[in-house]
Amino acid sequence: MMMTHTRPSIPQLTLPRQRGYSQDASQEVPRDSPKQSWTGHRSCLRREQKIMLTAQQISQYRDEGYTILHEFLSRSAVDAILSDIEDLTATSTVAHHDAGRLEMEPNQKPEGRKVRRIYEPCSHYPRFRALSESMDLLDVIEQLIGPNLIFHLSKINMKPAVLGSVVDWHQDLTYYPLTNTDSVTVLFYLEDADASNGCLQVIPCAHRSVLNHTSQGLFQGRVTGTIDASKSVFLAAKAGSAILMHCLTPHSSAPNNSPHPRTTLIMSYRAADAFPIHLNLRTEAQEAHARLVRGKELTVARFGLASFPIPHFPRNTKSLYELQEMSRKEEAARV
Ligand SMILES: O=C(O)CCC(=O)C(=O)O
Repeated sequence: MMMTHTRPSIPQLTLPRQRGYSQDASQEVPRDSPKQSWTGHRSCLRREQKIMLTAQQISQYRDEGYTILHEFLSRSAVDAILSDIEDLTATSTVAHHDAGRLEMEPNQKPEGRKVRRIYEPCSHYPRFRALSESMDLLDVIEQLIGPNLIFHLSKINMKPAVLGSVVDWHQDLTYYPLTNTDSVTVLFYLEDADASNGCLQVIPCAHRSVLNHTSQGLFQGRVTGTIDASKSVFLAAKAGSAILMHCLTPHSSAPNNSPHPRTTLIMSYRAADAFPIHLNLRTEAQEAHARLVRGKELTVARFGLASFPIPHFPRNTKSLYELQEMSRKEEAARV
């Protein structure tokens, strides 16, 4: 007799109703506990042993726009996250999937199962939310952008083996302009990543200016101006490593043609005095995920750059991949 194994489905969270930023998730998600150690650096009970970035890491972030925390997550934390991702994607096919929660890789048959992105895991699923609020991670982020922190978005980019999609050069802040640039993207590798399976590439020291992401006045989701890709560096690192990236650091990743998947969990934080400066359907929907995760809510916006381009999205797509792909096609058709 054939046995069918049904995986237990992982619990889901509902988004908090917005009244200011949600501050207390304790009803929904266990905070760090002795059972939930993310980093393996120390027991979460021993709070006196705060993880400190080195002076070199802090100056690399400030001067070059990124730094890497090698193997920040323990192997067991990575395995638990990967197992949740397997559960979340187990029944999805191109023909049947919840398009509100995830996006499939194109170029597959209707029964194809390769997922390209899971939307907002830290809003919907407890383990991801707990990681987004973990003391170890917030301690690190605080050292870069200060004590009052708002978490504001998350995604899982799967880049599956053989058909993982490209991500074109872009600067994150151009998608969601804020009053200042104190916003950090944290990208966790959940598998070992290098140039062969599409690890992240960045252009160091290019985070002080905003590059053109428009064509004919419309936002393209990718750099349309000149970018000196010869200056880019591949950020190869082991599973569990975290890349901390300034919100204006130009970055991209190549398609994954290798037999090895390259899954990343991406979260973004901002200082509590960095407020969204543009309202459209996209930024409004995004703000539903914003919540205070450390310190206090602030009521005075701090302004950084004197001006900032407002993204006029040309299409009603929430997919970075689709936006960039259509933009590439239109550019090719123009030449
Ligand atoms: O997954 C990657 O390689 C980069 C993803 C990225 O930059 C994004 O989703 O904004």
